Amino acid sequence: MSVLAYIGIGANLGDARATIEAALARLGQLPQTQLSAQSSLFRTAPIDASGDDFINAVARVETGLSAPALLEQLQSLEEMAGRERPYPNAPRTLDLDLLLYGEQKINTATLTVPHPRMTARAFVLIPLLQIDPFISIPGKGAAHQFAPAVAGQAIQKI
Ligand code: PH2
Ligand code: MG
Ligand code: MG
Repeated sequence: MSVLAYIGIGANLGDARATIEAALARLGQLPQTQLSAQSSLFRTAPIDASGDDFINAVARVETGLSAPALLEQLQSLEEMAGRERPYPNAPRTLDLDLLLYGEQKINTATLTVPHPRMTARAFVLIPLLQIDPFISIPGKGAAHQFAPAVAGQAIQKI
């Protein structure tokens, strides 16, 4: 049984563009996992975070991994990219957030899916809608209905 999962990708430290390109390639090489779509890369202004502008993208994978197993793999890719966590929302070499896992709602101590802030952030919503304009977010409905509310956030396709 495989599931479609969506992963938010962000970086604003080091060579963010190269790190994100490498992360996209590595996502497709995870066990039992294929990269089935990737958005463009976007330059975005930091939201509730410090440091340089971010590069953001969203990936869709088809995976046989469970949600916790996928999360563990994402964290190890962050580690491989040299991720450090000196303080909350510090500039980061690579952030990989599990946004959606099939139609599932997950609420555990370590994982909340759908990602709680995904509908309020242009840097997630716009690349997600680029991949799947009609995607629906479990418990929230059509993703595109949230686009007008994030229209004021700076995001530029690169
Ligand atoms: N990630 C955050 C907080 N703020 N802002 C932008 N533009 N892009 C991000 O990826 C981002 C952020 C927490 O992970
Ligand atoms: Mg994040
Ligand atoms: Mg994260």
